[in-house]
Amino acid sequence: MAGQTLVEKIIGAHLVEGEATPGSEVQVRIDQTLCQDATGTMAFLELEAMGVERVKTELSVQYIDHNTSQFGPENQNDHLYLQSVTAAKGVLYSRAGNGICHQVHLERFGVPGKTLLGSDSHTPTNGGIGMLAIGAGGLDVAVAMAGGAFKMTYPRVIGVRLTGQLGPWVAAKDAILHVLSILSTKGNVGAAVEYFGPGITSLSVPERATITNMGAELGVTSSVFPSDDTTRTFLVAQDRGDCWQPLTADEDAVYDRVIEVDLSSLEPLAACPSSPGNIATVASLGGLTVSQVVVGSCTNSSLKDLTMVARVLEGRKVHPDVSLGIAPGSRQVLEMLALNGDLAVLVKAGARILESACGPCIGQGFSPASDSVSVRTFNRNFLNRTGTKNDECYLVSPETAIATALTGTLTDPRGLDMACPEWSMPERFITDDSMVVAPAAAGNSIEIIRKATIGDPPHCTAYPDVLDGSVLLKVGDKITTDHIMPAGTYLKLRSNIPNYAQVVFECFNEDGHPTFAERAAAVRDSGRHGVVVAGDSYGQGSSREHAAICPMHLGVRAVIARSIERIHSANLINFGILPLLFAGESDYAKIAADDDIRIEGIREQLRPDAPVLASVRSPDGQYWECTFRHDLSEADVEVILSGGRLSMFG
Ligand code: MIC
Ligand code: SF4
Repeated sequence: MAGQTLVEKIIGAHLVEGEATPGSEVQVRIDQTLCQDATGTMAFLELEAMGVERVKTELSVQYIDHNTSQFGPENQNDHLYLQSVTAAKGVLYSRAGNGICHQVHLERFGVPGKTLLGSDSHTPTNGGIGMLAIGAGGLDVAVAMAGGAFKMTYPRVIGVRLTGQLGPWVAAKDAILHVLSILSTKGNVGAAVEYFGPGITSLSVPERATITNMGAELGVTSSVFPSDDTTRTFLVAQDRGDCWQPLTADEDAVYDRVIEVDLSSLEPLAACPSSPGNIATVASLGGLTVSQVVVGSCTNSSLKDLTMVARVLEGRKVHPDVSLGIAPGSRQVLEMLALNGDLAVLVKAGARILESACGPCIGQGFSPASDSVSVRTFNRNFLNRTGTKNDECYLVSPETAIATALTGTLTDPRGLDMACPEWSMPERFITDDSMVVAPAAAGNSIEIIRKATIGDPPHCTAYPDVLDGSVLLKVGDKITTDHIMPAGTYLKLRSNIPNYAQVVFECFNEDGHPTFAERAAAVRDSGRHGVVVAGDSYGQGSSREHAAICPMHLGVRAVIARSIERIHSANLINFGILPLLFAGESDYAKIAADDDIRIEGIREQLRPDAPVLASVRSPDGQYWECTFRHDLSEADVEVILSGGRLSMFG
């Protein structure tokens, strides 16, 4: 028998049901879960609706890191709800100010070889210490907290064989941007990425975590590094050496495909507007005038990243035309910078210190000026995500970001007039978990605080036997969840579906015309069903299940696309929206907004691997029949027909 990859080994040790063959549906036991506040309120409303008294995982943590700007009462109302409901249900609560979920989890809770399911697409960050860490919708995480297995497609494993080592001023971010330039942001659904080879030993845990973090942008299920001596040293320094175990693929492991990356040959790269897959060398973009630089996000806000930034800024000043923001990834990072004096170095150089939270990464302030360039160390630069319309956002390493902050133009850091700073990990990090609140003991009665802005759990009705659909919107390729459900200033509506639903597809609304929400509600109220038509990779990006729940609330019952991304497809199923795929290219081209689509005998038609026949009528009277396909399992079909997964509880 051929050797196994690390991904196969971890899944094998957690397999509850199904066959270990790429493409087949399996159920996997989940050891740990994480939620963040922007998805957590819904996850806990759902957990409550499921009637769960106490979570059954080894460890579940709720973080407050997204909604921390607190304009109006909504954010803190969410925090109070989450703090009380987690106390009642047996979940740790990481308070606002303690840091970004993925960074804190890596520091304080992740365990090599365990499974982690998180209601955030960058959950694979913890693959940097050899966890199988997967992002999912809040309802899937709620089910895992309740002790249920996680249903997933057994992945094909893409091996990335690393050789050499990163040169001076070249960073882990450049390595993952290079991988993105090879694999792109589409077509990787159903795959996992595993890093191996001699180049691994030169990469520290924070560097590995940067790489696994941005695996989310590839659209893969997870990304994982082996657990080796570097992992052990990191965990020992976090005072958690006892949870370490060595983990690696077998020497003769068979990968679906192997990509060779010679780290020594890489150079500084940037993801250009407005996709993380739009890669160019920084040198080729040189000279671009930049008005804002931000260092932070779950991709690049570790102590290593910020120490490097401090070394470069030491004794220098930020360019007068650049606004530099720095958001340390966790309270641990911030406290250590404060104690070793580097915080003073950053402040003296002219940096603006932001809270240890997602902040600008999810449009919570720091929006750049109109028609200006923002350079960020983040993982996503989807159009308008910064909060500025038609923004121009470049994603780079902290090295490139800080060189740029000094010069005012996008700068290859290799041109800086100084030696590249070296970093060595501290022997001990400051490990103070006092901002993580332990839950109340089981059996204690806790009052769950539910202020007026906290809405009800989502409610969906059984699927009709005839889809009497109207195409509300036709969009192209790579429509992200930010297009579907904008975040930014609307993030505070996350715990209230009727209010948040008003901005579904807001970016496609036109002045003087009814909004998507108004048109959808009119179709729904006339007793018909809304349909959305899309191209490839529909639903890229975030795990936010609101991108399914809010359209569902407005009466959308089908999405027909050329392809749909993994997490979003699962969210559609969970909330009773039928994800259909075009069987032929011509139908996608032919169907237009305002066409009527009718699918009869849905119950009969939705059989595994069977085509779905529909009739289409356009407003000018043209009529034709077309065939869709789907990749739903019997269990998925049952969920959709019953009106979503929540309706199957109680
Ligand atoms: C993001 O980076 O888009 C987010 C905000 O972290 C999302 C989660 C959300 O929308 O709340 C994600 O990546 O899943
Ligand atoms: Fe937060 Fe940005 Fe990371 Fe999402 S990508 S978890 S918004 S820091």
